[in-house]
Formats: sequence, C-alpha cells, structure tokens
Amino acid sequence: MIEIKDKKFGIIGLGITGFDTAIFLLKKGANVYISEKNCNEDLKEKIEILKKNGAKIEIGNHSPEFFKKVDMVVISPGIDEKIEILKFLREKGIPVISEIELAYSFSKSKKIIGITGTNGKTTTTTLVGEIFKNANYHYVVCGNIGNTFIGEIENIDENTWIILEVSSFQLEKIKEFKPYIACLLNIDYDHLDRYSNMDEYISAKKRIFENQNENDFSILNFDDYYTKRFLKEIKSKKIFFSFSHILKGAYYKNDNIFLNLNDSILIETRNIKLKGKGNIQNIMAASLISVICGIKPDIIRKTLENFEPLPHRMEKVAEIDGIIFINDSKSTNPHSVKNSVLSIEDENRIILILGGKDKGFPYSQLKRYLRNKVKFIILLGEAKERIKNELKSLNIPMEFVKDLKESVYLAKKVGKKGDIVLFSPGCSSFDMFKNYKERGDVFKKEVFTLL
Ligand code: UMA
Repeated sequence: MIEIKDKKFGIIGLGITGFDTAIFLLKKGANVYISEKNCNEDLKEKIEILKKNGAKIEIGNHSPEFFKKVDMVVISPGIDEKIEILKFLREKGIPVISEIELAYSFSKSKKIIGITGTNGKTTTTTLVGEIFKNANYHYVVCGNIGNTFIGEIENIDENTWIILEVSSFQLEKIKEFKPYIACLLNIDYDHLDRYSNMDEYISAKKRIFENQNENDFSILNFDDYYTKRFLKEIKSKKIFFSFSHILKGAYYKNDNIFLNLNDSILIETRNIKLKGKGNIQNIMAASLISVICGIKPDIIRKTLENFEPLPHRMEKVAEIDGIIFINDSKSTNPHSVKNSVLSIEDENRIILILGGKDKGFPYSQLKRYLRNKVKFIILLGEAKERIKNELKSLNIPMEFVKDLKESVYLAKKVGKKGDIVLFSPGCSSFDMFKNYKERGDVFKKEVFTLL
C-alpha cells in the first residue's frame, strides 16, 4: 500500500480526478499540493473546500518550485505526458502515478473488471453494472464513465465488484494496477492529438493486461485488427467474442448471440433495444464478463431486454416532416462514425453532420463506409477544412456551417421525407463545448426549435 500519512503529495489538474484525489489524500493525513493551469471561475468553490482542509494550491502554472519537495505526484488523465513539469519530475526522480493506481493500492477489493476500448466503453460498463445490479451483487461502477475510482474507495469492501471504465490516459501511469477481468473492446484511431502515432496509443491501451497472470481473464475482440498484434503478450486466460466467426467464447450468428464457455447459452437479439454491430460486440463482452462472474443467463437476458440505449449514442431526437434526427454526440472518432453509419441500413438517405476539435485522425478511412450511404455532409468546428479535403473525392455535396443551429437548419432544408439526419461528429467537442453531453444537448435543443 502506498504510504500516505505525513507524506507530501503533488496533484496536477483540478478537475474531477484532482479534486477527489485531494480529498482522499487529505483525509488520510497527507500534505497536498495541487497545481492547476487554468484560472477558471468554476474552480472557486473547489479551491475554498480544499484550502479549508489544508491543501496548498497553485493556479495558472505548474511550477517546479511548487513541486520541489513532494514525495509523489498523482496526475489527472487529461495531463499530457509531454508537458514540461513532468520532465522536471522525471529528472528529480519523483514518482508520478495515475489516480487509478492510487485507488488500486487502497482498494479493499481486487475484484476489478477493467473495461477499455476506443468505442463502446461506457455502454459496456453501464450494461455490466445493470446485470450485476439485477443479480444482487455488491458492486460499484466508476472510472472514465464520470465518477472516479478514488472517490468510490469508501464504498468498497472485500467483496465488492469494481466495474471500472478505463481510458488509455488513465493506463499511462499505472504500476501495479491489475484487473481480474480486463476487457478490450476494440482499438481504432483516437487521441492522435496526444499520441504521436497509433503504436503509442496501442502501448497505452494494452497496459490493461500488463500485470495480469494466468488466474485472471482477458475478454478480447477476435475481429479487431490491432488487438491481434499483441495477443501473445497477454498472460491471462483469453476469451474471445466475434461478430463474424464461430468460436469458443461469444459469437453472433443469424441475428442471435451465442455464448459457449462451459454451457451453451443463446441470447436472442430481437427484443434488445441496443442495435448495430458495435452494440452487439458490447453485449457479447458484457455477457461474457457476467458469465465468468457466475451470473445466470436469465438475469443477463432480462437485463439486456430492459436496457435502454444511453443518451447521445444513436439517440432518436425527433421526426420532423418525415426526416429523422439522430443525436450521436458521443461519437468522437472516425471508428464510431463508421459504426453509426453502418447501423443504418437505408442507402443514400443519411445527411451526416461531422466535425469538432481536430484530434489528428485520418478521415479518408471513412470514405468506403460513407459511399452509397451518405447523401450530404455538413461540416463544422476546427476539423472541418481537413475533413473536407480528405473526403472530397467521394463527390458527396459538402457544406460548412458555423454552429449547430445552422447545421440543423441546413439539414432540414436539404432533407426529404425518409432521410436521416445523423449528428455523429467523429471529433471531440472541446473546440466549442464543455463536453460531448453539452454538445448533444445543444443539438437536441436546436432540433426541437424546428418542431
Ligand atoms: N489541466 C492542467 N494542466 C494541463 C492540462 C489540464 O492543470 O496540462 C487541468 C484542466 O485545466 C482541468 C483539469 O486539469 O481543470 C482536467 O483534468 P482532466 O482533463 O483529467 O479531467 P477530469 O475532470 O479529471 O476528468 C477525467 C477524465 N477526463 C479525461 O480523460 C480528459 C474524464 O473522462 C473522466 O470521466 C474523469 O476523469 C473521471 O475518471 C472524460 C473523457 O473525455 C469523459 N475521457 C476521454 C474519452 O473518453 O475519450 C479519455
């Protein structure tokens, strides 16, 4: 266990992670030094609480002077490994860990189910949580999904299942963190504004398996191109799911899911509201996790039938004059746009709204999925010029707009009865919004003004 009492801890970033980490460390008797680069009004309340509890706070800068005497530093996931202060800490030999490493060290239970992947993490994590709830298991759901692992520590006893959504950012600075079940849903282009190339991104993702041994489990996507590259390095028991191959594990055939680990279990998908290939993969992964943890098939089936798709993921907003508007604001990379477009069967009926903060993706890979499906593309945000250049050979009409209001208006103008307006931006929201939720809410509000 990491020693805390009377030690000096640095924390970088005062978002959700920094705040929860500081509260935890202060309660445990540490001296806490928090450094936050932005002078944001929203931070005022947090700063007051932390100061009252004895934390030292630096705002506007991460200065070496401030961190000179600390014993260890916990960084927030959004902190880029390449920033200056981290170079200084490395040179000084001051250990830097992520919040999930700190939480792991103090967690009374090590029954951790870590769920990662470029897309589908939140849906799968939520689904596993629902299945565990219906099975009357004692569990917590936390991590990248929104509430921190460290913030849940007091709710965890020796028998708690920890269902943890894990991002590549959080995995970058683990040391001993070891999930009992590690699930990797898929890997595709994402976060290329932070990682220099795909190899760097993959290296971070695969750390979820790093400390596992033969008593642990890994749940893997048999069809995933990048996962295949490092299968040999995984030491835990590998269990696969596949959309296109019959195998031991979970597979999809004739519109149904088959689980064949020890018993043969059939999950009919006709009554399940989660649709599309990506969701079928999420369901297979969540079902395998649940079976490994001893949950009966009936509970899995019932949960799946009652599970509503999460907001901002292929969420039907309204039908106006026969045109359907779909909010898919959670789509923050091209892989997710591809899945969403493929989940719509009709040909040449999609009016696609794309764009947002440029994360450095190649968008040209989308061409073959958009062809014959998309009839019009509306572009907005920081990435719009680049997307236009990379997709122009498709010869699909494209138009720039300045915001979501204009995009919704234009979509309605060019749309005809039977068309589908798909807001699946394929970029993060941070150029114009606080997060994808705010972006999705604005989209919905603008659609409602057309009613
Ligand atoms: N900051 C600095 N210095 C820097 C950079 C940022 O001080 O160099 C400050 C910012 O000004 C801000 C704070 O750090 O005040 C933000 O820290 P953060 O970006 O780590 O955000 P948190 O609020 O701690 O939220 C994080 C995750 N955010 C990111 O990974 C970017 C949340 O995932 C997660 O829900 C939360 O911890 C709880 O675990 C969000 C996310 O976008 C949803 N995740 C990415 C994704 O899903 O694609 C990985």
